[in-house]
Parts: sequence; C-alpha cells; structure tokens
Amino acid sequence: MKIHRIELREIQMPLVSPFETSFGRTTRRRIVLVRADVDGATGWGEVACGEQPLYNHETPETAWHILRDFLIPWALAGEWRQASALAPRFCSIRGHNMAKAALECALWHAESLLQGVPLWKLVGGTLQEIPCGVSIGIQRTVEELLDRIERELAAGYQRIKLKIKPGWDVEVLERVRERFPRIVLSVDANSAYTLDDLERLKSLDRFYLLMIEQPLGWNDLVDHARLQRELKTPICLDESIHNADDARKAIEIGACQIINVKLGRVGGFTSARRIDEVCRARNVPLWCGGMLESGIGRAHNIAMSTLPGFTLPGDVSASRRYWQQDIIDPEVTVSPQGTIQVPQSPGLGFTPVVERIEALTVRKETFST
Ligand code: OSB
Ligand code: MG
Repeated sequence: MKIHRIELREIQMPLVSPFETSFGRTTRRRIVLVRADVDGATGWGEVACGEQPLYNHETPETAWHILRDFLIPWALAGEWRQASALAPRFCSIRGHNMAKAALECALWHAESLLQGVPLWKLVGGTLQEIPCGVSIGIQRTVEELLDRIERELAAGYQRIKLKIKPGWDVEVLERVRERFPRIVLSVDANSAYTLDDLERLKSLDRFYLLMIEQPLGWNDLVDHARLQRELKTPICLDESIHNADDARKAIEIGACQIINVKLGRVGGFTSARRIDEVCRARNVPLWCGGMLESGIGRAHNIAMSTLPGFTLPGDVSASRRYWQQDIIDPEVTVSPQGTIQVPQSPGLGFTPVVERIEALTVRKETFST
C-alpha cells in the first residue's frame, strides 16, 4: 500500500454529561483524528488520550508532536505491504502508543476498504454481536448514581461499571447492592488505592463484583499480584498493560484474572491481536475498554471487540450517551438486549461525516510525499 497523504486534525466536542473518575473530571473532549489516503481509499483513526496526562502520559499535544515529527514522516517514506507492517517500525519509538494506534487504525481502515471487507473480518474477528456494558462516573450523590444505573439498565446494558475512589466506594456499593442485588456489577479505581488500603479493598469482596479494575499503581504488576492473592474478586488490569508481553507477565505472576484492552493504550490492532492470542491460550477473558471516544474510535473498538477472546461486555456503548451528535453515520446504537450488531459492509461500517468533522475542527495539518 502506498500512503499518499496524511492529515491531522484536532476536533473539540462537549460531552452530553461530564465524566468523573478518581483522577479528574472531563466535560469537553479534545480529539486528534488521523486521516490517511492510501491507494485511493481513505482511512480514519482517533487518538484516544485524555486532555491531560492523568490516565497515561499522553496528551493531544504529545500525540500531535509524535505523529507529525516521527510516525507520519516514516509512514509516508515507506512502501508497506499491509497495515500490520508498520508496528515493527513504530516499535523503535518508546511509548506513545495512542499516537501510534491512531495512525495504525487509519491504515487498517484503508486496507479493509481496499480489500472490500469489513474491518472486523480483516483483523480476524469472529463474534457477530457484541455484549455492551456502561461505565458510570463518580456522581454528586448516591441518589443520582442510583438513577443513572436505573436508566442504563432500562436501556439494556448487560454490565454496570462504577468508578470508585477512597470515600466513594464501600458505602456507595452498600446502597447500590441494596437497590440492585442481582445486577452484573464491576468497579474501576483508576489507581486510586495502595496496599495500605488492603482491608478496604478486601471488604469489597462482599459485593460479589464481576471484577475490580486497576485498584493499584498505574504501571504496577507486582503489588496487584499480592493484592489478588488476598481477594476473592478478580482483578482486571487496564492502565498497566501496554502490550502482549505485559499481559503474559501479569498472568504469569497472578496480577490479574481479566484484562481490559484499549486499542490506544496497546498501540493498535497488531498489538491487540497478540494480546488476544496470549490471553486465549491462558484462558484469561478480555473486554474492550473505552476512552470517551468519538464515533471513529468507537467504530474501531467495535471491530476489536469481535476478536474471539473478547467474551465479557465492553465499555463500548451508544453514541448518544456521549454526544449530542456523533461524527459517524449511522451513530452507534445498542439493542434493548444490550448488544451492538457488527456491521457487514466493507471498512468500518460507519461513515465519518466529513462536513461535521470539518465544522468541529480547531486545527489541521496536512502531510504528503
Ligand atoms: O479507566 O476505563 C477507564 C474513561 C476515561 C479514561 C479511563 C477510563 C474511562 C472509562 C470510560 O471508564 C469508558 C467509556 O465509556 O468510554
Ligand atoms: Mg479503566
């Protein structure tokens, strides 16, 4: 494949409602998009990072810099047999997985269009219907949280994930379990605890949660292994897993029983497929995490969620939970059974709406050979 032209854009989109985690509150997203023109097809990708370096080290500025000064010049200079050929080249840049993933995903998208196949088939997906959960941020009051849960359950979502932090955990879960004793429930701490909180974390076992996501350090495996030995509830790692090797090591030392995969965090589809292999071989279930993506990132997430190891409900939910109007057509919708039907048309199965993207763009830079 010959890449003729790559465009970077930053768009800004207000969230329908603010999203609060243990590390901060987001009301408005700044999203860097990559558009790649390849042999007459156009692929799109999205940088998944937050506005501030609080989830991981990346920001829209660092992604723009790494893409503009390193990844895009390399991509334009090379002749690539396929999208997966870029990963070994990108490997020599340490980190910056979200910048890498955005460009890699755009090329996978273009490749699927050129081959006339759905992207999910090209990446090796098999599932036809994706089970969906929702991630509910920290609310002002428990009453508001209970209302939110009620609404998401009514919409059909199969699993509710609550953001927790010290002071918004045990007491909140008491109330949630009192009201919803039987729902499939998990929690995500985004690294808000340490082993000093061992007793508090152990007390979460009584809520029979599906999992506890990333309770300890954002880059830790060892303490998670110690914690997992003390807990009945499975630990799921998110922030700590950057590639298939991390996944293998985490499983080997018993740091988790479940892994959340985000295309951005692991550097794209080539890496996500390796994680899928490593975890299937070890019977560790996967699910697709979310980063409050626009429709473009969301469509890529749907494709990844069809990989055979993605057996638990993901955080891939409907466009309308995030956006007044998404930038893809059709928008992502979730069935009353809490599933997304995988599209059968070539490419993403969702078309980026260029006029809408243009209207939201605050900066743009174009690169060509
Ligand atoms: O840890 O999974 C996370 C959002 C931003 C940063 C980190 C996380 C999240 C979510 C939201 O949980 C998932 C979503 O609905 O996109
Ligand atoms: Mg998480």
